[in-house]
Amino acid sequence: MHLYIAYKNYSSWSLRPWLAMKVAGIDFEETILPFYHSDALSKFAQQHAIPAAVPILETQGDIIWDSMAIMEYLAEQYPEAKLWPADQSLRNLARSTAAEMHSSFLALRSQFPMNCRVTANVEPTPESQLDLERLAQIWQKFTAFDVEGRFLCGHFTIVDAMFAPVMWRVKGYGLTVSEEFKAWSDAMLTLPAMQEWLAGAQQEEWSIPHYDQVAGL
Ligand SMILES: N[C@@H](CCC(=O)N[C@@H](CS)C(=O)NCC(=O)O)C(=O)O
Repeated sequence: MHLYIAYKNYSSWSLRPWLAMKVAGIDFEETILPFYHSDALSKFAQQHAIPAAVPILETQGDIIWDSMAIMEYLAEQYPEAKLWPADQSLRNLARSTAAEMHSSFLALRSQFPMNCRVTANVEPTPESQLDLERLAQIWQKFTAFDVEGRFLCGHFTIVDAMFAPVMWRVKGYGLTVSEEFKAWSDAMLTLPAMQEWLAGAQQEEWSIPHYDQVAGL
């Protein structure tokens, strides 16, 4: 199984399935396609007639693109990893909010590109502030389930992977969501896989100036 990703520092969509696979203990090879610095991703996409975007998973002779499609495949193939929670209502909430992350939060995502290396204080726009308030509301919904464990569904699931880049955004740009969100962020940071991703981001020599400028670099 081969996962194609991009810059560990900046590629939020890459982080999601990469983290899910690491936490689930799924063995895979990875290749970084730095699309601002090389045409390898566009060539790969042309060859397979898929969008020139990462993440892409190559498995059992198939190509799967888009983070949600990859993570649904993983949940199906590795049931023992429990990548969705067993409880139906909790799974409904986890699926809905993972899908909401995939399709929404446009203001937050565009104002604050994921940039794991930065530590800054940037004021959110009113639109981004609404997204932060929506996050707090989502965290309250999970808290209401009162499950044991530090992740949204107790143990780590796809919904944690889906929100992992939001954790870097909130942390990196000095944003505030809620106490519940902070506790979850602390748990996410203790994952060896998150630390491995961060170390990878810190070692990368590529930089993307228009993203770094957001943090005043
Ligand atoms: N909806 C896609 C989004 C994928 C995406 O936009 N990936 C970005 C990197 S984070 C990309 O590959 N961009 C290529 C480019 O801008 O040329 C998913 O969930 O995988």
